[in-house]
Amino acid sequence: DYGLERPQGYNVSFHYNPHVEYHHFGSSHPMKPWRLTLTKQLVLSYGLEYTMDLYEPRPANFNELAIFHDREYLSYLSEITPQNAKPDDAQYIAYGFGGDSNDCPVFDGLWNYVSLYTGASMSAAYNLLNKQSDIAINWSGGLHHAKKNLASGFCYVNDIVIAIQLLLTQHQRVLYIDIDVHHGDGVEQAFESTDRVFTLSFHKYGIDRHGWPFFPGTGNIDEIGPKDPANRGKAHSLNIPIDDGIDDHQYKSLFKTVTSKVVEKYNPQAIVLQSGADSLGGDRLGRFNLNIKAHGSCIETVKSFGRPLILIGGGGYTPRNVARTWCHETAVCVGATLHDDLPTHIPYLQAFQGEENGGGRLYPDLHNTKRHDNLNTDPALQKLVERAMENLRYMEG
Ligand code: TV7
Ligand code: CA
Ligand code: ZN
Repeated sequence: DYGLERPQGYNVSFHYNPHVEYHHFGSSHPMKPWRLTLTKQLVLSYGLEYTMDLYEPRPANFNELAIFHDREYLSYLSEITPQNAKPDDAQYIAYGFGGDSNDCPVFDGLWNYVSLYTGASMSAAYNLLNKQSDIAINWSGGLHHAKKNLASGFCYVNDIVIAIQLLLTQHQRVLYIDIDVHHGDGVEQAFESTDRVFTLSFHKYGIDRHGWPFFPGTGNIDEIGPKDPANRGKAHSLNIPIDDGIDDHQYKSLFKTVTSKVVEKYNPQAIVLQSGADSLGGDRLGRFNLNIKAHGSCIETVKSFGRPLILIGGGGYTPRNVARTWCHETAVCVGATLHDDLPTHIPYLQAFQGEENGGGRLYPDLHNTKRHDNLNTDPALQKLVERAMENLRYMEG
């Protein structure tokens, strides 16, 4: 008895190749692929594997990545290693590997890594296309900053763009929703000239006390795509810029109001939801104050629209909370309720023990771990919703 209750009948598939876990960006780098090991262990410990179809997808190949990326960029990416990298090389810098922040390091097995997470997103897309799944999950994907010839913000290949391209072979309109704390700039840019993809991102936006914009610095409320009426992509992007410390109640209501309106107006035939877990309270890079169930309520809201759905990972820099959130959201997809006491037989149990609060539990109060005051007032959020609704009126059809 896993304490699993499962009243609803959605066909859910889980796309995951465990080889992705073994890649390291470098010891001090915040992106930790082993958070996926923790996620998988939690999912298995609650017995959720019996409620879904499990797939171990093959890595994507060069030609598949070239659906979106430039071949010259991919050739470089496929050949570069820590041994042969020349940091002064013009291509190295032009393709986004340089810079003093070291956001996109060249590490061992880089090509393998990008092929694995993209292969899983493609596998998820194929499952929707051949109607094997209502909801297809890939927690290893969601690398939304990558551009066609540029690595950016821990992202080298944009698996989301490639999955959406596959969906477009059968679906006329695809909605992309992004709840990662960072702006989904790569996906927005890739589809800026088409009305067949609508992109909606919720994110932290603003300048810190040292004058640095929060990465990537784009996605203000006025950014709704090309202004030229002749451009088909006009008004097919919506951005919801949010300040530090937003709480559960505010975020849930903002998300539900805006997303419902977009679905009503755009009437998508499929939805891709990037569920970056760096919007949780206590995230190492994030600034929001969300609890796991509030983050998960966004998945419930999107599920309730009843459209074919790809659910994809993204950021998330406090690994134990990333695993908790994505385990909870897997349960939301299959319609299961999980008990708060973590199963006692999980490997890596110690990762979830010995926290100030939350030790041994699935749903710790992350609000207590906050380091960010709430700078979002209700009237300001009300204004934001009004601006968003106004922006939607520019969309035709
Ligand atoms: C999807 N924030 C990705 C989010 C990508 C965020 C950034 C880091 C960071 C990198 C490290 C590191 C870090 C503790 C944090 C603009 C700069 C910064 C000035 C010259 N520790 C996702 C990317 C973001 C790398 N980048 O959306 C190695 O934090 O802010 C920046 C970039 C470059 C210019 N400089 C300021 O969640 C997956 N990087 C430790 C080691
Ligand atoms: Ca976002
Ligand atoms: Zn992020």
